[in-house]
Amino acid sequence: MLIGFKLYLITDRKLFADSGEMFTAVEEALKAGVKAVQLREKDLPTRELLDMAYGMRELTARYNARLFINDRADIALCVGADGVHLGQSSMTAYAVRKVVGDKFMIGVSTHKLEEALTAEKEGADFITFGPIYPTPSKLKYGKPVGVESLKKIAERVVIPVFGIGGIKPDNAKEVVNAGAYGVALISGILGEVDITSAAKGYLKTLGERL
Ligand code: TZP
Repeated sequence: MLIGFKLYLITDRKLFADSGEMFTAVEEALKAGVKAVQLREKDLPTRELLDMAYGMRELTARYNARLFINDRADIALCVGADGVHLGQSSMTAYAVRKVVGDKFMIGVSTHKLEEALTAEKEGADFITFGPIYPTPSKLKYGKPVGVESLKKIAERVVIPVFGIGGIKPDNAKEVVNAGAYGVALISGILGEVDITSAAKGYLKTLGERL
């Protein structure tokens, strides 16, 4: 399947004073040409996450962008998202694929080769692999895996691999040169004062049409 995006924007409302500000920032990124957003607000109670997911669906649809919901295939299906993004303790890609059609996309977070191969075998459409570089919250995301291991993963899996973790304008090219199909990031866009130029910079590096 052609997934149709190389820049994968992930949310973190804690970077903002409130979720309204986060929606404004995401809209700025969408205006700049971002075509895929993952709503990743892991600590929100179900009802609040559902409300936010409806809002994000409405927003991304206006810009013809794909929406993924982190971990929660049920919420993704309820709000008509394009897919779910599964972690290593989420439901398996296999379990989700059994009950969704081929059009519903499944992304999986991976940190080592074995996880990448399993995700592919179980029917994932793409994976993220990382953290490639040190991230603001190193403890939360684990030790950086580096570009050399990204290279090995990209050689072994057929589905698109997105490098994630500490991706910034000065290293995005290195990630692509290591064989990544695209990049996934939070602070590299949402932590920037000028979201438009940050997003456009990555899209250019990735050779996406602006
Ligand atoms: N998974 C691995 S690293 C990471 C996630 C969700 C965080 C990425 O954040 P940033 O700000 O792009 O480094």
